[in-house]
Amino acid sequence: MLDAAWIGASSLPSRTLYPHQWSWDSAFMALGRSWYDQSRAQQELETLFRAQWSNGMVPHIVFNPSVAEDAYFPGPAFWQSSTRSPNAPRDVETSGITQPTIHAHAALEMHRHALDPVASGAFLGWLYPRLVAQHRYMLDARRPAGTRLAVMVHPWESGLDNSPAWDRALDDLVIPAGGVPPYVRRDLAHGDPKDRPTNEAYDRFVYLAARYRDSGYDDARLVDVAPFLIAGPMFDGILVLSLTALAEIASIVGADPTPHREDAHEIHAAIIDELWDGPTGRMSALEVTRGERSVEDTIVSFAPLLDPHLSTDVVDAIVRDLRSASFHPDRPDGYVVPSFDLKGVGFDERRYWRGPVWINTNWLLWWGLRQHGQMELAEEIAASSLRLVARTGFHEYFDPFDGRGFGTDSFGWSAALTIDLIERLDPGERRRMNERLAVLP
Ligand code: 2M8
Repeated sequence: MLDAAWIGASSLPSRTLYPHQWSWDSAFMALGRSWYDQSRAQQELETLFRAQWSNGMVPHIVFNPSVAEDAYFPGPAFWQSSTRSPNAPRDVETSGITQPTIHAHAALEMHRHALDPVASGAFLGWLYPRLVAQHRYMLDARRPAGTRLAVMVHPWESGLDNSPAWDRALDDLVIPAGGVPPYVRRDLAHGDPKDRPTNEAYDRFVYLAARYRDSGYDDARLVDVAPFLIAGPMFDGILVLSLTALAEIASIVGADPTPHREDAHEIHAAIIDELWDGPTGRMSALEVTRGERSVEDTIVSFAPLLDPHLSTDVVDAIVRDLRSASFHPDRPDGYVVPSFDLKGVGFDERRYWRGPVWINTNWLLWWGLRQHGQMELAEEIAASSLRLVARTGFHEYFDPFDGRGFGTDSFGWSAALTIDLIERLDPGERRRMNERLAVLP
């Protein structure tokens, strides 16, 4: 499947629904592919970082010039990167927003199992200054005055675009007349409307993107031009993970790891101070302009498990929530981890990020749990992921109750992260996993 998704220098998340290169998809796909094709895995990241902006931003989409404009919305004619921003590359069109910084972690892990360590070391040497620029962008441009955490300017930047975690901020938007330029949704040509965001949600997405674009993607004016400024437990949790990986990469390439460790520590401390709510024992997203925390319990609240320095108390509280009936379907053959509280108002087992299980969020939580020694729960998540793809295929997302697949099929990161997960199982886990898979209905 990954080979079929390869288009010469990068991969497509899906040939139909997502016909360009996406930032965090590329990191996940490179990591999975690296177990059998180091060279293409490196090339995937290289292509992405060749489209990096001069201010360090890694765009969330790199457009394929041979794909027609009407194959995906919003395409290059909407973002107009090369003419709207002095920072955007001139030789390739990209979107004007970013996505979670999982790349340093992926690159470090790829290096750890590289069959050709010399080529891998040379690649890390090439990538390191680009990763440094990416993280400087997050820490400088994305921490407007008074903000200790990196903020997103758009739900698409979270990667969990339609999550109820952003509902409050989106509901409060006041969209002026004419604020939403005319547009045609292209996703509905390939996806069932029941699985995709509503038209109302799309209007808000388009409004926010157009407003930021019309400012010339000017981060110096973020507070004025971006009415959606959110620090998220997953966005910032991944930032701690990637800064920690960056410190290790620095040591490998002969640079100084100390500044990256200090940055990781700063974001770690800010997550605890600003996103952690002791009384409820939960992490929540923070709308930074109004200082309001989201009250919806979504899968993003578990992602600080990716922070290696999280205290045992906080890890235990997160694990309690993950084990609760809110995130465990009440039937023995159900699947974890739903993307939204099963009892939450508006939970929807098939709609994009509002309930279904996704392989990438499962993989992130599995990684975080293992890092904190929570092996039993990690194994349950791994088993759910493998049962899902074994039973129904590499769909984009899955029903937590009966495992039905939704969204696009032949979805890149579902395949790639399955490879990574299987490769990392120890012999005991492998045996137990095979036993569970042998009794699949
Ligand atoms: C989804 O997002 C795109 C917009 O970026 C879309 O719905 O059109 C998200 O699931 C995102 O996390 C993912 O990177 C992208 C491509 O798989 O699709």
